[in-house]
Amino acid sequence: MLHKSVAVIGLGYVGLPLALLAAKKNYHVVGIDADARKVKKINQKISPIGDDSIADELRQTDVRATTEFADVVDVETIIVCVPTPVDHNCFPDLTPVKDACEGIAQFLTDGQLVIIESTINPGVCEEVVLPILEANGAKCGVDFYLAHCPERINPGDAKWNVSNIPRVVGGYDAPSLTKATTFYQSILSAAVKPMDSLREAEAVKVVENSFRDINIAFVNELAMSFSKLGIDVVNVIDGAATKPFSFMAHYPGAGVGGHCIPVDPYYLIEYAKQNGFEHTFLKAARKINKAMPKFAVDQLLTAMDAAGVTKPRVLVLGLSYKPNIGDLRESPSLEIIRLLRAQNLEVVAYDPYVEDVDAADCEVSTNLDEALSSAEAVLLATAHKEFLQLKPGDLYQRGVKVIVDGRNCLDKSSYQDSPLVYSGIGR
Ligand code: SAJ
Repeated sequence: MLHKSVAVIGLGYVGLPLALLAAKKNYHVVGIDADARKVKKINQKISPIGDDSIADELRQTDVRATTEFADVVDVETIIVCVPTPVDHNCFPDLTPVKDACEGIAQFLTDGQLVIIESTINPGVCEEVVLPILEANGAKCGVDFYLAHCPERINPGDAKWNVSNIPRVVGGYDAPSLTKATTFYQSILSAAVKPMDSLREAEAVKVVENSFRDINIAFVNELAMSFSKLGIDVVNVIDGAATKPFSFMAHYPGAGVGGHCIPVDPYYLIEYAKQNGFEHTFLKAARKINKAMPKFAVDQLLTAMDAAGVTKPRVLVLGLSYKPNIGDLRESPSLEIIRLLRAQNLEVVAYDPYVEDVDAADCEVSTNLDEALSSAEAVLLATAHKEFLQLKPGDLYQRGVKVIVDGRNCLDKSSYQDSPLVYSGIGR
């Protein structure tokens, strides 16, 4: 066994920062990824993810990348950081986790610790991961160890990063828990909380992200209600947030995207259903949040009628699911574009952060000025900092007549005082 050695399986938003952190903490690190292009880039010290800090660290740190699982042989700690998406029916897809475990199982050697960081529902370690790792005769707790430490990466967050976010850890048995807890304590500058079981650790992540999804659904439902009542829901939330306890502000918007919040609740919903419980509340929250792109589009169509817009063309500002990064995963913008095109409207999109625009399924402009001059109706779908600077004159002087502020991120009063027809989400 190579002392202080780590293998990270999956070199994306979660795995690459973790690999770099372990290397910085003087671990011998090998990264394994199925994408040969990504592996090549990493070995050329070019970051495959749009994060400047990662690019800098990659240049300064020694992490070797490969597509070969054979490289896990004799590595002390193997950490699985592959995606756990849902399919088009919102059903959990554990294929990447299964593939990673099958790759590891071929080369598992005595005494290795396998840690799953991917977000999974309770039961996956015991019912899916273990059978694969033990398929060749190895026995967990005897020949190898197993733990779960759910990832908590927050893309684009300047304050919280892989080294300072507290973590929870669950183990197959006491030695597994101790080994995993000790590993994370050796690389993190944050607390590591041992849980009583694998299941508890698995449940923590789906619970924390379901918490966020239901709270967003709460304010999204308020937004739809208050838009009928002539109440500005954002002002009301800000008012409620003056209460120094027992209230946590979330804000309505044109939809909930990303690879976490709109996905993780389905892992709990499905597993509970398989075990005889229907999560009516979680499902209701998902239904509300999935309806927000249509709510935003309906707002736009109403505003276009009110403003007498005749040009059948809409500019969608923002493709990414969250501000100031270029990530299209489960982005509400993609549903907004689909809904607009279903109304036989031409759609042009502009996003300064997204490079892979093929997924946008519409015309994409690389020039904001030209984009604004080409449509009379605008739907702001992502609160990129570049859009926050837009003044009403920047729009109406280019012929724009209508704007729906899908993230309530513009200065409402200045827009309402302008010739533009402005509406927000719940304001
Ligand atoms: N959103 C709203 N209203 C809100 C907050 C978010 O509509 O009040 C929307 C965003 O526009 C976006 C989606 O929800 O489309 C997700 O936004 P997010 O800020 O939750 O961003 P994520 O998906 O990167 O979530 C990550 C998660 N981190 C992990 O899973 C490790 C989540 O747990 C964090 O709470 C979140 O970052 C965060 O707090 O920023």
